[in-house]
Amino acid sequence: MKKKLLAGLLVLALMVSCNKDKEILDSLSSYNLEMQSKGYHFGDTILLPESVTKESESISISFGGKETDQLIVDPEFFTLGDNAVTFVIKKKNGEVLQQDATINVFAKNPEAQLSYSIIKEYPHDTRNFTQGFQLEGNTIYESDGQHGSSKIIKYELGTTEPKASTPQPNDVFSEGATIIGDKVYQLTWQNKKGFIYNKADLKLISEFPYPNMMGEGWGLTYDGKNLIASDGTKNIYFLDVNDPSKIVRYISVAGNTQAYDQLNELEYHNGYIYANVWQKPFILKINPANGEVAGKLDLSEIAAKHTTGNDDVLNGIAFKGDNMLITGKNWPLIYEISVK
Ligand SMILES: [Ca+2]
Repeated sequence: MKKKLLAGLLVLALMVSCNKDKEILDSLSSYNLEMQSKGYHFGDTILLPESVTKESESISISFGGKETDQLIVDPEFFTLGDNAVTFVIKKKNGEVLQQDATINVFAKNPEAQLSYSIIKEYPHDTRNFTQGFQLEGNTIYESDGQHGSSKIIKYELGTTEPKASTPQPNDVFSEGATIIGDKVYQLTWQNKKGFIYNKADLKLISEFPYPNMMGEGWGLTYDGKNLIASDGTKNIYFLDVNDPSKIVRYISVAGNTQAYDQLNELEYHNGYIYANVWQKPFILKINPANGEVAGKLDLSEIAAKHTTGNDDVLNGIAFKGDNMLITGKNWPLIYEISVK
């Protein structure tokens, strides 16, 4: 009889404890979901609900490789944009509860809404699956993707006939490209390597491996000091020109009320990095110092004329003086626009 009573009490205690755990986890989850849309800024305190804190001996946030028990959005642990974390709650009775969450960190300053006017239109070969796009003088250097038809080409703005063209092997899917001096650097999507060409005739000179941190190759540009690459995440990497397999530093990108990822074609101009966002009809103007989105250029009106599916999307940013040249994958036109 005594044994039965004891067992019954244990079950009851376990049920109470389970209900309590569920309460803690539910309340943590609804708090985090609410904060996911509101977002934090660096320096903010993560004010967990009392129903979570009162039952806890300690609470820490795990980032996979590192962990902190400071519930503060510290740039030592968090990056701009979304952060995948796990809350680890050690209860007063010694039990440990865990829950995954996304913590969004937004830019301090609101982004400017940029406007534009169309100055001129130029032809663009609709066979070109544009992944890298840059102008030097009056010559467009374009990297075109897709397995089986990837290539690097150059042609005069106003024409579509390449003056030089180098195809890639069938297993290569070309991505972003940029000019440094008398060379052209080009990324590949998933081949984990880039190519270096002689700018004059686009003859292949050499290859380079990616840094481990870069999962894929997407966009590429140059700020006069470092190669700047995107890999389809929220990150932009500054690579050593002399050894592009080395990351000098990287930034994560976010706006004032929104996180962004899938950053694609890039162009550095006048102190800012401009980035296409994959399958989105806008271009972000990014502060290279901290990853904050300083401006957003809405090109949905132009994109709507050419985008019919998932592939023929806006992806091509170059500069002609201070005017921007934009195009898209398989678009028939290049637009010269003045941006304000
Ligand atoms: Ca570009």
